[in-house]
Amino acid sequence: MPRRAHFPLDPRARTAPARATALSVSSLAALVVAALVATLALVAQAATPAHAAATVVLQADFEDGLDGWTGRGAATVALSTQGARGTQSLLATGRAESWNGASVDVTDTFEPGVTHQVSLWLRLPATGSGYADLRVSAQRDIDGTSSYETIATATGVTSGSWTQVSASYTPGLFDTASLYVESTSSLTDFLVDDVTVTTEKVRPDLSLPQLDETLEPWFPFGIAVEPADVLAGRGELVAHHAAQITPGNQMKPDAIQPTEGTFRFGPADQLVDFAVEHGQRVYGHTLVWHQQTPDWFFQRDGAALTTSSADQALLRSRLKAHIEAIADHYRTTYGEFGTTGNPIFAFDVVNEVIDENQSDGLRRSEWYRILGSSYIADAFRYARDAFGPDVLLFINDYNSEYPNKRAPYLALVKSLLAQGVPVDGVGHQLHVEVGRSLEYVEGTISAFEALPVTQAVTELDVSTYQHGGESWTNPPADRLLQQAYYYRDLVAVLKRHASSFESVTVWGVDDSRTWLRAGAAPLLFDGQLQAKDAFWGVVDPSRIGTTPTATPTPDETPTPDDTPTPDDTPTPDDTPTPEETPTPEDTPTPDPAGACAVRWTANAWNTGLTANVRVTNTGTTTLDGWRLTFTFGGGQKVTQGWSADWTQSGTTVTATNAPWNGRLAPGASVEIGFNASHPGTPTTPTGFALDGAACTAG
Ligand code: 9MR
Repeated sequence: MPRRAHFPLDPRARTAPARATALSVSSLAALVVAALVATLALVAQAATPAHAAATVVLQADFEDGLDGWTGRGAATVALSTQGARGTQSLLATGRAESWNGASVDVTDTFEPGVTHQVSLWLRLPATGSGYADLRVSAQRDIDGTSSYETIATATGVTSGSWTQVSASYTPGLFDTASLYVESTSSLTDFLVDDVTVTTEKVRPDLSLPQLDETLEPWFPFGIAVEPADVLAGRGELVAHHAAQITPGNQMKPDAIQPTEGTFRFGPADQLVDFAVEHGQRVYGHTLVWHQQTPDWFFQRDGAALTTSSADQALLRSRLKAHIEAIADHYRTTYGEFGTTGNPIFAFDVVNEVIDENQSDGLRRSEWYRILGSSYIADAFRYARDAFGPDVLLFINDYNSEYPNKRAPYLALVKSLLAQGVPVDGVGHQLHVEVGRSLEYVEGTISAFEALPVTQAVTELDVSTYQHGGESWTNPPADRLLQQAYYYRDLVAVLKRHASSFESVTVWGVDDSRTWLRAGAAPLLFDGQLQAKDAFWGVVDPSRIGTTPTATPTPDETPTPDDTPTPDDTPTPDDTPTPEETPTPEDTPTPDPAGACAVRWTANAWNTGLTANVRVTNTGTTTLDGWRLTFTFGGGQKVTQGWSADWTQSGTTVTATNAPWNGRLAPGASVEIGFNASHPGTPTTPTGFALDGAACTAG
């Protein structure tokens, strides 16, 4: 039996809560952050906490035989003594294509929905090429369809030494499955040794307050999921906390129509079925996108479509057919939209069509190249015709909080509405990092409130990385606390505008399965499915800091050079380009008697800056509570700060410790920061002093 009734489909039918929660902004900063796809994971994403016992489900050291490993494709495998870690290792040779290699059947080993820690060692034999990027992957076959998933990519594997690959993988459903080693392109021979796969059956705490129930007076709460997220412990968590789900990838064009006229709804329907079973709504994502859209859409007989009217007509007809096929499938399978059996209440019609750097504010995609801007209005019209009036039609984009993205977004929606295009809702993805300006977020919400549309937070996550230079296995404890306060403050903003919101969705279940790079830890639950402080930031901020965390002490790692930066990463263009840390020219003359040292770093753009200040207690006594002061001239104004209480009087800025970082032992440091406006020329503050004692630079 479904546990919940569906929410009313018309957002305007829901009333706003009588009492809005006051905005309490203590944290903020606009800064960067490249959102990175985590394909490379030489370090496991989720640390294994002491409390969970890992079970070894697969082990192969090749000392007594091949342990069930076979050649994949044209490759053959054999035992080899070349540089083995013990006496023997596995050698794969005869690879004719990059996907050829060494494989083991894991049909009876892997468990759908359970996170597996995969560890193995790779090396090239002396006969191999100089170096190669080797990939550890899984193949799942279900109902005659195969999917291939990268578990980790080891870059630059050589014959000189062994490289350990260690990463987590959570399989979805399968009839049969295999684990294999291939390469990204090289056809080199390679060696494999000491393969271990362990699992931990993590379970969520179902006695926690439900996120959806807690937020229900304001807006429905949703979670974006992959098929593996609705199984085992994660499935229990999603059923407990979510009033709605968004398929993370399974409704995208490449998933649904990989080749023209061949539709594949299985993985998406697994998610829709889960929603039906648990009385949840489904927010569809996405009918049109410039990514994850197969090339065939934009080709005729293998050649790129031109702007001829025949080619334009072909692409328009493909757009219409794609949208109609999806609507037909869901109407046929679950009943008419808007009726009890059909949980789909909204769909992203177009995703990420804005490019604030273009004169008309529109992304230069293949859609745009061939059809100009008309495809956007056409997609909405086709979608209204196909889905009918009971599915809310959304436009969706990232970084919509930044004023220079907000402007073209707003202009496009206004223009579509003026032409009578059926746009019902505006989505704000909110892929942000700790400190991203909440003033901007609220400014964007308010701007769209002037239009006759509903809004949704569609893809919320809050990375603990504030810029690309940060990298860790687990975030520092104070950054996780900042994240909790950021979630608290963001939710307070959203609650103030509750009547404008159709829903608020987080992009993922837990930190071990985020699209962001390892260590970002952007979600409400940790890899063990335990509530983080971030969860309490949303549910009950008075409990922030009371959660025992499974996260061990951070272990600072150097910025990996090998972390791939995807070309398609949404990089906010109005985000300041991180500059090298300026050497403060006007830092006060160091006072040898100073009890503190201050390291100042800032990223500035035309009218603003984000500063980070590291304060070290260089004295000999522990400080219980501290106050940093400095002079910040030249018309510069602190607009928001984090990890301290910030005030400014004239040119004097005072930062007083936050409740959690007041204790500063000798030699200990605290990192605080703020956003500021400047009239054109940012200057470095002078006269840093801690509790009145001048600080040195450092
Ligand atoms: O979460 C999705 C990830 O698994 C995919 O690899 C990625 C591919 O482009 O897309 C991610 O989802 C994106 C969403 O569809 C649109 N907004 C940005 C999201 C994060 O990249």
